[in-house]
Amino acid sequence: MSSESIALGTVIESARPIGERLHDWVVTVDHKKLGILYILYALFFLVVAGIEAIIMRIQLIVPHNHFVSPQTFNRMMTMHGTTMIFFMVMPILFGFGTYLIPLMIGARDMAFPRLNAFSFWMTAFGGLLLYFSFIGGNGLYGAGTAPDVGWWAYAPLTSRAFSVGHSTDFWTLALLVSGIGSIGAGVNFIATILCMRCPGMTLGKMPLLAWLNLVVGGMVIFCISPLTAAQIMLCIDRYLGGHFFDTQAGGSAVLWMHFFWIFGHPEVYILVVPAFAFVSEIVPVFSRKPIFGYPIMVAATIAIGFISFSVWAHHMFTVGMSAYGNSFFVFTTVAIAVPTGIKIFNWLGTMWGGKILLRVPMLFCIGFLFQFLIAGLTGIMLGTAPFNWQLSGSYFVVAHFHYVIVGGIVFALFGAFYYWYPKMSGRMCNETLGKWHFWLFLIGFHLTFDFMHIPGILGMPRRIYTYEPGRGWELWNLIVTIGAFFQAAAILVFVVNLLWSLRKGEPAGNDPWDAWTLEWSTSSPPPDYDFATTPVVRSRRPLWDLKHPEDPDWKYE
Ligand code: HEM
Ligand SMILES: [Cu+2]
Repeated sequence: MSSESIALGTVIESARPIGERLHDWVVTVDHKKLGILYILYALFFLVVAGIEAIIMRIQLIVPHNHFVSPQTFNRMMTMHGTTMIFFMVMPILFGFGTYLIPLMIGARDMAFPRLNAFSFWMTAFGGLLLYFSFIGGNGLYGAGTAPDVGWWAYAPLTSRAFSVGHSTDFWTLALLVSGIGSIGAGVNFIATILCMRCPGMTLGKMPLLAWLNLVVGGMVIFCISPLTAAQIMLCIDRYLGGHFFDTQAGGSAVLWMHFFWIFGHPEVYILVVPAFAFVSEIVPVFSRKPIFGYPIMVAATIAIGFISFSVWAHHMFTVGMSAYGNSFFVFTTVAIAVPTGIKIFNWLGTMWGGKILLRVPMLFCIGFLFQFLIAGLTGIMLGTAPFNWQLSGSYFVVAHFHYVIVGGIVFALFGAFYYWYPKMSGRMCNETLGKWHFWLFLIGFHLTFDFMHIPGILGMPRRIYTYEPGRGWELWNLIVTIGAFFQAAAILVFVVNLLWSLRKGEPAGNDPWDAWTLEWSTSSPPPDYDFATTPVVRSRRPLWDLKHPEDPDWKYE
């Protein structure tokens, strides 16, 4: 599609009354529009939860600070963690999956377009309900009655005795509502990937992004359900006189932890596996080599999908489980490092001997590779019970999971943005601004989360709103907070780049990266119907075959 037709399309589109255009987006069942709605929604909450993180870091920049009250800090911490996980990373990954899967498997839409719309709006309402808590309820301690029990909402903190207002109810109901949306998205991913592939695209020929989202779809269905069940039990405890989590009345506070983490650990893989998918699609294109070990990558993903449901109590090494219990969860935790390690090996194998193009998407993927490896190593350390007993509940743990989430997932996400933005918008992102974003974020990330490990090792607990001077934590907290501001500046550059490029970016054309998967065979942005004729594929790189008929891949597969 030429720049003229993009411009013409935009002119025709912009000639229509704004109300009509808004209506289109509100009632749409088109996977591309819904994908973009998920992504925009999540970007909004990235900024909101980022501001909550900055507020916490300003409070902790020096000992004995009074920037916010202890109550407000608890609310910032709870809202930051809950928002980032449920209303930023999950929707943004669902957004990319919803946008890309039909295009990459040669389908015209998801299997259930209306369920797709329903899933998005349930997620959206869940987030709105959570943030309504800031203005709803009794507003006893400022910030309304936003949840303040941490993103784990451990019992008995969530009981009526300790959580008098409605803060916990906003947390529970918001996640119950968005959970329905997530399960709907999971069902749609599975049905679309198994039933909507174009002729010739057997399971062994589909892009890795489709395989990894198939596994994610299954994990979502199995891990959101226990959380939903536990939240319903919590509502019964709080309003119908139940005692599920009430240790005084025959219930068990540890029972909540088991429910939460049988959800919580697979949840972090639901967040990281789509990031693996982004890296598995981007690294080959910018190494000019097909992915190394496709079948092993698929097998490793399936293994991660299963093993991730057997490690949950490594979050509970300090609750007093038996030595057998601890040893079992140490074993499974170390075991999950094997398929993850295989993936890192295969990405390096793909780059090995390749012609590496250091464009912005690839820079973010290289950042991902390096940081995810480090995050994995501190994960193995924390997965070893005796080490965990020393550092559980400390800032070392906060540094570890941010290393995984920000250093891994968010870096891969930014790579995905720069890689697929041309397909979604029809224009290239500005490369110079992209490189500023990358370097500012890289420096900010390492200042924040490398140095966050040190006060953790020196005994600084997590979730404290202030601390005593003279414990050797001051310098590190100062550096950590400066790093957080670097990250904020980087995100600002990123948002400016997205908005500027939308109007002024270079027209992208169909296939700006000379890539090999089907989404690049359509125009940018793709037409409403995606494909004029249903594609027929014969290998894992259908566009390579089209562009290199003299040496097609199907000869070797
Ligand atoms: C981008 C920069 C980020 C900064 C500077 C940051 C900073 C923080 C800080 C200061 C805390 C509180 C730690 C404590 O006092 O215990 C925290 C907690 C947390 N953060 Fe972040 N964060 C960032 C990004 C993220 C992202 C992207 C996610 C997830 C997708 C995330 C998830 C969490 C979670 C789950 C908690 C735990 C909350 C709790 O203890 O209940 N953060 N973060
Ligand atoms: Cu875990």
